[in-house]
Amino acid sequence: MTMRVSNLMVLGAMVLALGACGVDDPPEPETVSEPSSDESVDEHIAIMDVWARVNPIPGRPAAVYLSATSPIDEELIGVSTPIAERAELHTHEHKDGMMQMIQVDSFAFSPGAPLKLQPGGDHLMLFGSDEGLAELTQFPITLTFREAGDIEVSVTVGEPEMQPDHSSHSSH
Ligand SMILES: [Cu+2]
Repeated sequence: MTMRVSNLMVLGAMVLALGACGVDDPPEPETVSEPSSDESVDEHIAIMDVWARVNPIPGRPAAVYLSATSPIDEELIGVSTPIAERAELHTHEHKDGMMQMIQVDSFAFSPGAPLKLQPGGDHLMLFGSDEGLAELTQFPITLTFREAGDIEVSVTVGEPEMQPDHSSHSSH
């Protein structure tokens, strides 16, 4: 299952088409000398394979996994969903031979190192989730990125049928 967030690509294509009507306008190369904070970059973020492992016992935490790519250095800095009271970014840490879950402030990723949240590693954790979450097939979640801002995606409940086509790339 693939979900791509692409809001402004159509608009960009229209601008290009209109520009083609101009008489003598040489296409100006983008000369952005200073970073502008309202520049939209979210059309380039791709968020894929968003799924949740849900505990059948109501009220127990649920974990959300996903993959994301970005053409620029990015950071996932927050998460929220209407179906849970609290959502946190978690990672696993080995300590004294034990695997511990700890909360972190952000997950950094980059063009060369996509974000991969998966079982046994980094993940999102939902606390105080609605009763009946296990009966849902999908629910919305809002991801907050440092550069791209808020992006809402749909979470599929239950493990997707993943092909282990990249099984040789262990993160450990
Ligand atoms: Cu956790």
